[in-house]
Amino acid sequence: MDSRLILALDETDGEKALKVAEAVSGIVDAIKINWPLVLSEGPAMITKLSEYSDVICDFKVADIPNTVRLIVENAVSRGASGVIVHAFTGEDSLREAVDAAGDADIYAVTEMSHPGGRMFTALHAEEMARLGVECGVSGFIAPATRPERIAAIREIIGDLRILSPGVGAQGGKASDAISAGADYAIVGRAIYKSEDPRASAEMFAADIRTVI
Ligand code: BMP
Repeated sequence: MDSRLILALDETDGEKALKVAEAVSGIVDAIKINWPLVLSEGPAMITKLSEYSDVICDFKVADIPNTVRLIVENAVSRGASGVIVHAFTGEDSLREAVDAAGDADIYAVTEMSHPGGRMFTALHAEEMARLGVECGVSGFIAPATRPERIAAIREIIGDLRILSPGVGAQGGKASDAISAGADYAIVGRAIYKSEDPRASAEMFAADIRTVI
């Protein structure tokens, strides 16, 4: 399967979350989970969801190297295939994340997709992308709300992966993000809050197919 679509499962009701995961399995390439679901249902959700799909833990880890290691190791041992970290913490923390992940993937945030992402992250996005390449991350998070910024990050990172949130509820379009150089579009509310999450995921996958 290579739909190039990732579900952001920020549903906080565990039962509903598992239903959505089951409904979209076979359509999405991975499920990204974030604090809302882990805080409401516990970290066992990482392991449960890994039965349906690859699980990326979007913990946006931003800490000193030792704490980064503890978080990344814990997530990976529970079944995460990838962990998202912030890059602004600098080289030592980023290198520690990559080392702690072992065979799992570390994704570094560059420029964030929301309007506030322009205030600080955008000013250092290219530098953070360069640092991520040097530290050996597997890929980057770049905004579907500003496809031209995806293209700028792509110029720097060569063949490394770009995962792009901001599709649907935040106004971005999956096919625009992919055309600009993203490998995967990340979609949350527009899928898990829809009446028919499977149909909605199929719609995003079809949009992506128009440009690949
Ligand atoms: P939604 O499609 O419902 O807007 O969800 C987007 C998901 O991607 C959320 O989990 C959010 O935390 C995450 N995200 C984002 O929206 N912008 C970023 O720059 C980085 C993210 O991880």
